[in-house]
Amino acid sequence: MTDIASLETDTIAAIAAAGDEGALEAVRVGALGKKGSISALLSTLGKMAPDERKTAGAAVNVLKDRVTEALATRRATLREAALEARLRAETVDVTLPVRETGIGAGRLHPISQVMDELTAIFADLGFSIAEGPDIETDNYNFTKLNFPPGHPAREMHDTFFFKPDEKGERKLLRTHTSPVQVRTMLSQQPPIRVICPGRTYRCDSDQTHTPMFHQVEGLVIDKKAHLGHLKWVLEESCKAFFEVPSVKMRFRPSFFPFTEPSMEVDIQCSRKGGEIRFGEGEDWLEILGCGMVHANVLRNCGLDPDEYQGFAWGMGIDRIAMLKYGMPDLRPFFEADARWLRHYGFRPLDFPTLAGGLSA
Ligand code: 2U9
Repeated sequence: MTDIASLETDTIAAIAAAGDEGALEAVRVGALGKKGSISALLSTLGKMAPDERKTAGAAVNVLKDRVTEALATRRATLREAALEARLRAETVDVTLPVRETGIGAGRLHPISQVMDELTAIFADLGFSIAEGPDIETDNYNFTKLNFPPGHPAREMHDTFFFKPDEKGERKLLRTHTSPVQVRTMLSQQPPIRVICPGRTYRCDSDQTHTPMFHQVEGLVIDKKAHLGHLKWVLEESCKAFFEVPSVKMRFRPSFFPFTEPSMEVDIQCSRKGGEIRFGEGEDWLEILGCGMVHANVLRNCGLDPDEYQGFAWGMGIDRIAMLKYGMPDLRPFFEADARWLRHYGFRPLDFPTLAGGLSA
């Protein structure tokens, strides 16, 4: 009996000392397993005299029941403690902002954003978007646009020319998006209302020029499209683009081979404290060129200037992106620096709309 009492004391102490479920299982096997101490006691009962077996059997069974119960209680306590420790370790702060993944984490380049904004603005004014190839013919890039044979823009040092092909034709990288309007006029009947955003190339590289840059040009051809319409389209689109209720514009005479008359356009701005703001102030900033499409260009594109007339304009996207979004330097536009893009880029799913806000 002394054996049984001390075995109980020892086993119950070992159960209490077990620090985890693994240790507790080892105690169980040591006591109740096939070769365990209590199982060994049970196997001695068979060799006892019936009276002795009765008393000893009852005592061993009581021991077995107490040990089984102590094991169950300790197991429940250890499980609860383990669960609590895990819950403490895996605490989630639901007030933290969600980490962005996939498409939400990417950013649109400001040039793409500005192109999307211009698309939204001009689609609302009834314009279509037209695109064309970056590699053009001399004919579409210069000749049809009324550039005379010796014009300086045709020179090697302004234009990227390819080697002449077997027919002697010399292709080039378009120096403006105007060939897209030429292609539009050759393939569509008026009325025409298009804008042509895209990449353009000039052999020029300094602080404010890159060999590849972006332009958007517009063209309207109809029977009575006139300068009044041009001024209205430019005013409405500038107000929408710079997101201001009004903006003064100044038209100065200029010269382009493809328009006559031609004008350069300044918009009203203020430059207080190094910051440029549009639609207010007394300063002027040149932002685009425009004019009535030259009669020679109409003829070159298959239209009779006595029947049709129209207007066109062009501007640099990189420049208006810098102005609108306060980017001081042009060079990072082309450096693919992810930190710059995280700072100046736009969320791809916030597509600009006139109703929802262009850059909101
Ligand atoms: C056709 C007829 C006329 C497009 C025009 C400009 C004036 C102009 C410059 C602005 C800054 C180019 O990026 S820039 O260097 N563009 O000033 N562009 S009118 O006139 C056209 C085009 C196509 C068939």
